[in-house]
Amino acid sequence: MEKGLFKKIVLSLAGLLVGLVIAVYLSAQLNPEAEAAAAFGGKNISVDGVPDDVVQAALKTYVPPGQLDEYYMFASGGHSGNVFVYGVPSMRRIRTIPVFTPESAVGYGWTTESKEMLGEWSWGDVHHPALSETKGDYDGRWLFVNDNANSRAARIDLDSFRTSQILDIPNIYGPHSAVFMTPNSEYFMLGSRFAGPIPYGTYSPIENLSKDYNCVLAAVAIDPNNGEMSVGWEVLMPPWSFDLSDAGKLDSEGWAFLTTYNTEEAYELLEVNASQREMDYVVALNWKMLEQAANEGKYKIVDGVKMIDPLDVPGSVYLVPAMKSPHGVDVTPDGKYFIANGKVAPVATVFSFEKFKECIDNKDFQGEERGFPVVNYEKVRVAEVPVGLGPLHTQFDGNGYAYTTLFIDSTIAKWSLDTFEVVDVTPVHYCPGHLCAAEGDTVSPDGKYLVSLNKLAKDKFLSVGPSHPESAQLIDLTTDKMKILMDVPTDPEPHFAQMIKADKITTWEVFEKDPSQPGAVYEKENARIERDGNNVTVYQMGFRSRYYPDHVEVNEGDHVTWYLTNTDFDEDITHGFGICLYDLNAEAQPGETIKFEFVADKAGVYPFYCTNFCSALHQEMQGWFIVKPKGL
Ligand code: CUK
Ligand code: CUA
Repeated sequence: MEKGLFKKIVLSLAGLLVGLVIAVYLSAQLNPEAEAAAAFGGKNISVDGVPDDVVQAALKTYVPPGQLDEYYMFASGGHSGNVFVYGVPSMRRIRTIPVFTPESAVGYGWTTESKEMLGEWSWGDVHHPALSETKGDYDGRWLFVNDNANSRAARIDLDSFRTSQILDIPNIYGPHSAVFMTPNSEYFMLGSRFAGPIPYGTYSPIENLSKDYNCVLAAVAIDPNNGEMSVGWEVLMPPWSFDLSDAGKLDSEGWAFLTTYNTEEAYELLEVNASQREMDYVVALNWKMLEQAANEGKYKIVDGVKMIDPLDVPGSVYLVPAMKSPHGVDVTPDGKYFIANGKVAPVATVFSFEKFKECIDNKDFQGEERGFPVVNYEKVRVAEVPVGLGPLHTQFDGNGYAYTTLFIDSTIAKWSLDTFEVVDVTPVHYCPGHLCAAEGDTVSPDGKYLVSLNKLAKDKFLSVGPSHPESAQLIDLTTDKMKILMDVPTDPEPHFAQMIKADKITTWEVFEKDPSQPGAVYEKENARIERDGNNVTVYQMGFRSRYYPDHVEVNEGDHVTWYLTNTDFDEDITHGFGICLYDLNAEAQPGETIKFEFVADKAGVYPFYCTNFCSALHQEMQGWFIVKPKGL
């Protein structure tokens, strides 16, 4: 073939190819539905030997290189004390955020700041994350979580994805019904799981449970400017256990709804004795009224906190009968209904907030218990939806449907908030506890995705021995029938998660230069070591690929305060810092100054090095910490 002709053919073929790629790209831009499919060149693909629904599920979860997930999902890490961040729909785990437990990957628990936050505790049990809200919608500013074990709450700032504050909550044993957010993040609330004598450390024999033990509801106030948490006030409650609760919204704004179990007040063999009564309660609290009582001084101080006895504030607490040991309670997006999930009873009971208010106005009570009026069940309940066995939690899609997990059935039931009929059921694997819908706890859920957070994974993943992971399953809500798209393993334990549209969160790329911050050093001329008696302060900086200074000599027994500033302001250039054989490890993000303190109690020579691969000369980023023995 003639050389010129060959060239022409090659060029026009190349042109065709470029045109095709552009066409596929443009069609993907015009039709976001087809975005994932476009990566394969078209929507209705069939692959030999692969069922069509599997191909479609793969397309719906595939996020091609260069593209990003549509949602963040923040999942509790249970007794790991962490929060896990997933991208949805890919279900890739993007990040672990340490909260209540040290995490050497980022030096959390070694730096002075994180050490002080963790205090004396070595672990925590994160159950329920809650995103901050404005007008009932997630606003992408903060994430709050509870510690069911050591009675704490924490704030994670979503500009840095870091734990920024940990708050001790007095007077609550196992703040399990938490955290749930009021619609404008005025408060998040926590209710006790375990009854106990308050304050902590008080002795009373277990037989005195009914008399001396209490549960408590705490309202933690959130500073709207910076998210700073402080205990606003607490409410003294009977020794009944609370499960995950919810705040009223729109129509029911100003109220909080808590489910109880063990209104029997049993203290032994709870498995049997806490399920004696046919009915327990949803406790409805008018938090605006209680807030006012706190402002008016109607409280006692218990362990430094304003403790309100609700019997001193008539009209602030009512009991709504609910079937046998209910589990979670959930408020519908419009705030019109609150739903008690039966757990032992095979129903989700739907209560009308309007009817509840009518009962209060007409004093339509069927009795009272512990001084609280019990509203008339028949009047307030609008439906008992036969969802199946073991209903635990409910979420919403914004299209008029509710989704309830059935722990015993290993299913999720979809049911109508209009007809209160079950319209679809899907098996999940296995034993779901919570579930998480896209923007599912807001006044305007997105539908689209639902994640089932399952307690057992059994045969779902390659075996790793007797300890199995738990599992999460992504479910497509865009079709009439729920469809499982994919399974991913989760580590202990996905109690609850919240899913937020990714574009609502704006993160920092690097830390800003701030010469006013203590210990910060931005020029190598200022890097130095200062001594004041037995106190040595190191002002060190690190950048690709060395530390200034890279020799630090102290005397055995010195108290060392060490500042390290990462002066690489480029995105993703982290410098780590570990001192060999000194059990010391930290990490400084671009622009960040970290601080750690320790006593140089071992003499000798100890290399230190950058633990985070940062450049071609990362191996050279090292130095020596030299401790001169006493008496030398
Ligand atoms: S509780 Cu209901 S399944 Cu801790 Cu949220 Cu786990
Ligand atoms: Cu700095 Cu590796």
